[in-house]
Amino acid sequence: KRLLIATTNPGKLVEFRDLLGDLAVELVLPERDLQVVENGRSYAENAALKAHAYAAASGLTALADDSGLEVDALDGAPGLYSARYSPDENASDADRRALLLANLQAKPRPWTAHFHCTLAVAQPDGSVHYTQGNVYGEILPEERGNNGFGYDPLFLLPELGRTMAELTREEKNTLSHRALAVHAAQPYLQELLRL
Ligand code: ITT
Repeated sequence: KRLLIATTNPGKLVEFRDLLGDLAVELVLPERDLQVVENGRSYAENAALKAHAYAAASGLTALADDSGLEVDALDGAPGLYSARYSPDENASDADRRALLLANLQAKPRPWTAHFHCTLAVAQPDGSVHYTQGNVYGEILPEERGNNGFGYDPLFLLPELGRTMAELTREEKNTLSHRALAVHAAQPYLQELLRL
């Protein structure tokens, strides 16, 4: 059996490889970037757009995630637009973190926030299965840690006293929004592999 990981984000890909490593399935990468336009109105719609496009193109079961950081003081921004938070198309993760801090500057702390992930597993016949995961924490005024990707250096896990970027890969994969969504999808994936 083969499972296509429908992402163009290298940080996500590293995590998916670890999270799905125990499944008796060959993980396959897209042959090319289909440049799916993520114009859905929800994480689920965007995850399904990506998973469907790659499942249809490859004839394989395809797994996609749509995820984001929701900051309470910004009414849930950047949220669905986390990857496109800067108007500059060439902005880096670091640029987006700087913009987030600039937008939070005038807001009282703590800057509570959560990461959300909706995972979609799509079949070439068009059926799709969804799971979700959330992890709660707060945004720090300064970056800490070098691991992970995206907004990880700004996201503090209060119980651990460490940011997501100060966790090892293994640690992040026990508690992240993506890990929780993949965990919730395990029974479905196991069943698929039995067929
Ligand atoms: P694909 O659509 O190709 O998978 P993407 O980066 O465009 O890649 P999304 O549309 O789901 O993916 O955007 C999610 C953004 O949310 C991502 O670019 C990060 O900025 C942020 N994000 C999601 N998960 C994260 C995590 O685990 N740690 C830090 N930031 C994360």
